[in-house]
Amino acid sequence: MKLLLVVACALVDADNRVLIAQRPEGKQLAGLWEFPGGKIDPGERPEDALIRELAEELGITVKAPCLAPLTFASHAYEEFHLLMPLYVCRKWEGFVTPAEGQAVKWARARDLRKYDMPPADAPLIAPLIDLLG
Ligand code: 9L3
Ligand code: MG
Repeated sequence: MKLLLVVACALVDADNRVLIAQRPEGKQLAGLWEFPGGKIDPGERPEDALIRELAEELGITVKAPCLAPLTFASHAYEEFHLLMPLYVCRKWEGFVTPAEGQAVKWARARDLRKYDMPPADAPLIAPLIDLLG
């Protein structure tokens, strides 16, 4: 089965809330709420992919030293196996400005289960609750 390498970010604000973004119409898994991120380009370092994806999708700049992977998602979709580190980031420059018309929400980790998420993302909620309460 094809392996798809993706990165995702738990962007955490000063109140310990986490940003989730709704996948836009026309994309795979449209309408589901996800931790923002995307595919790692061939040869790209995961941190660099995350910095690039958050700049492209949300218009913010995060710095590599403030990125630490908390856990990994591993999910077998029909067409590919997705392996996705979840990075936690508490510092960035700029204001979150969704570039693809995505809805975004800041939510407490313990409230994340209320949102419909892709199957890869849902198991990431428990480690975030452990970290953030
Ligand atoms: N994906 C799942 N959960 C996430 C992200 C960022 C991505 N938190 C899945 C959706 C797509 C694939 O990974 O099937 C590639 O993501 P994108 O490039 O479409 O964002
Ligand atoms: Mg994406």
